[in-house]
Amino acid sequence: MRVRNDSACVRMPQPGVWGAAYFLRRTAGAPAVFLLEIPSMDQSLANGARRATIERNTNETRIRVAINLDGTGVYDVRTGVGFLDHMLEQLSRHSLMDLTVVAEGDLHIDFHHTTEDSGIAIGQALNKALGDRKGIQRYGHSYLPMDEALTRVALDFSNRPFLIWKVEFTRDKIGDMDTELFREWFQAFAVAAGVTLHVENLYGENNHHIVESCYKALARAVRAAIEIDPRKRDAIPSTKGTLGGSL
Ligand SMILES: [Mn+2]
Repeated sequence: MRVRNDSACVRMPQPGVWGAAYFLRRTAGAPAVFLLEIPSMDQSLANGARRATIERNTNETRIRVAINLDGTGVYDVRTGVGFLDHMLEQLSRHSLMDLTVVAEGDLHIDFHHTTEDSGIAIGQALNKALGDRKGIQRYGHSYLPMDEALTRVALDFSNRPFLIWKVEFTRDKIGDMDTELFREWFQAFAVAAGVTLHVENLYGENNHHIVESCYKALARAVRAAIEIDPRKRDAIPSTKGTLGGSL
């Protein structure tokens, strides 16, 4: 493990949750960058830890994600899109997954690539951390109210990606973010995480409440589904005998 000796380094609030010292560095006006090699997933799995990291670089975005499924909802999210950060922080806090997301995207074009690719990278990290999905509850659902809005999420960590999205907005934007991008995020997440995901906003007026209830409902449903079932700790929750990898 390599730690750069740099006084500008900022220690994560709870470095222990990553199983290793873990540092970020901020440079003036630039997104944080990782300076430390992260323990390999093989190493983490060998320790029985449900953690993973993803580094995903394209010509459109550069994204680092670190996830700990058995965390306490500690997050460090910096995508450059304020409202998206607000949503991903909800996902962490209410799922109790510790989540770091650092993204540098082509925001000068629009927020599309950064939104979609953050969904891919977080989904990939979750999928990786779940490994063979042994012992998980597999299913989760949540009815989540936020003032006048109510959203239902039901999901299955089936490794058969599918999205049902019944959410309508009456505004084109929330903050600087196009509301049509939320479906893109959920679609990307469902495919990358290998989850059958049904999201329905049953009613609501305020567009901020509507989408925030979607992310919070997702978080609560994920929390339930990835919980280890103490009665079936060593079993794959499928009569097929497999949920991980390609089916
Ligand atoms: Mn809010």
